[in-house]
Order: sequence, then C-alpha cells, then structure tokens
Amino acid sequence: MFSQKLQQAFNEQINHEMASSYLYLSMAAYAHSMNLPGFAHWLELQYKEEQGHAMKLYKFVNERGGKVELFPIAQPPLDFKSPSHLFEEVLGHERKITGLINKLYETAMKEKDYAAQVLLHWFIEEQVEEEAAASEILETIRMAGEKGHALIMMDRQLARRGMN
Ligand code: OFO
Repeated sequence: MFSQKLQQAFNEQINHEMASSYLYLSMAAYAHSMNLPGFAHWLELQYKEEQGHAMKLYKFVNERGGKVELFPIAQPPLDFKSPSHLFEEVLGHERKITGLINKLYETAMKEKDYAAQVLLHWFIEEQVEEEAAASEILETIRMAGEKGHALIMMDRQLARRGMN
C-alpha cells in the first residue's frame, strides 16, 4: 500500500528533479552565450540525466498504484557571473537535492515502505556522485583559473563527457 503521504512526497521530488533539469538547461544556454560549448554539452547531459531521475520516480509512483501529480516549475536563473560561479551553483543545488532525498528517505522509513527505501538507495548513491562531480569541476576551475588557455582546456575537457 502506497501511502498518501509518501505519494505527495514522491510527487514533490518529481517536481524537484524536473526543476533541476530546467535549471541545467538554463545554465547550458548561458554557457552557449559565453561561447563555451563544452560547458554547455556537460550541462545539457545533466539536463537529460535529471529528466531520467524524475522518470524513475514517476514510474515508481505508477507501479505502486499511486497517482502522479505534476506541479509547476519556476523560471530558473538566466545569468551567472562566471564559469566558477556556474559550478558553485551546481554544487549548491546538488547539496540541496541531497537534503531533499534524505528527507524523502526518512518519510519512507516512517511510512514503513520498504520498496520506496530500496529505490531511494539508488538516489542516495547518485547524490554522492553528483556532488563529487560538481566539486571536482569547481576545484579544477579554481586551480587552473577561468581565463584564456585554462578556460579553453576546461571547456574541451567538459566536452568529452559521455552519458552515464
Ligand atoms: Fe537529480 O540529481 Fe541532480 O539534481
């Protein structure tokens, strides 16, 4: 039995994942406007990955006999100050999502929903990867600098990201 409380919490998380997707697409558009196609590529893949996260939750709600409810998505920020600011925002955002996933897991525990807990183990592990990836890129930008040759090299590196 999928509880109403957990259904609501899952539907809210679908919204957070879709909002993440929208945020990364806006960041990708900013990167294109700065002539950074590698950054844009990385962020566009992230946009798709977030849709995948939303769909995992969507599928689970349906499989459990629940009802998916899609909530509105707010307009994401349009402009960012610099490439390092972009990845500060990515890291901050992923930390926020980790907190939300942890809260969702707590709700699944309180509702004694073991299937939801198993699904959420995947998300908990995924958040470790999400934060590590953003943090590594941010540190590299900070170390190498974000101008001229260093920025071009970073852009080329991000262009090599494949879909996980
Ligand atoms: Fe869905 O992990 Fe990022 O936001």
